[in-house]
Amino acid sequence: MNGFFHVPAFFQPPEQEALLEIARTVCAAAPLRRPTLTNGTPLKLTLTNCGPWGWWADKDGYRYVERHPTSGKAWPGIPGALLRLADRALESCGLEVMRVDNCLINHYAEGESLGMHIDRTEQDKRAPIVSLSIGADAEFILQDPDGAKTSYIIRSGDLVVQSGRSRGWLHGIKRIMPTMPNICKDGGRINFTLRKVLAD
Ligand code: MD6
Ligand code: FE
Repeated sequence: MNGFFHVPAFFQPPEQEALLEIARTVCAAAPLRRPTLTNGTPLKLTLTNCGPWGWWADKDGYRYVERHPTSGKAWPGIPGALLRLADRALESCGLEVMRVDNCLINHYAEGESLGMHIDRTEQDKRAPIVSLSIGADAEFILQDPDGAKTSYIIRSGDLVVQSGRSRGWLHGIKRIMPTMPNICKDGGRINFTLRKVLAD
């Protein structure tokens, strides 16, 4: 096994609504912002964070920071419901629970996407990443070290976990798809990734 898990319908519509409400609350305190590559090219998504650490990217590089890039305020705390979902997700995959110190919240508007990348900004590069999605269906591409690509359709309520060998593999969001019904009334998609950034 490569440690990659896709669990369709891991959480149900009431929990999807609860996650949407969490996203609204976090965005009110820490508004969505559009990161850029180091050369200044904007990414095709906007993001915010909760937790002691928040992921950010601009001309100064990809990194975890303690403050929102424009407000300068500390990121809001991670709601307990989200931490409990992360524990449940790890347990359902037979993985140990971990100390989560970041939740990155990505928002994709219609037509947005995320290029192939490896998550390696974390100090702890072996801790699993737990990913929960709501809203529009998305095509997720995972590429193994031989270059073989697998495509997964990630729907609202699905869980993805990258652990073990797959933790360091390339992946991206090729596209989001028109989806009806969609709890994201703008037709978009929201993805929450829960991470252990700091090593022990
Ligand atoms: C997304 N997810 O689903 C982007 N990274 O919008 C990721 O880039 C990701 O789902 C690491 C582990 C799980 C993921
Ligand atoms: Fe990623």
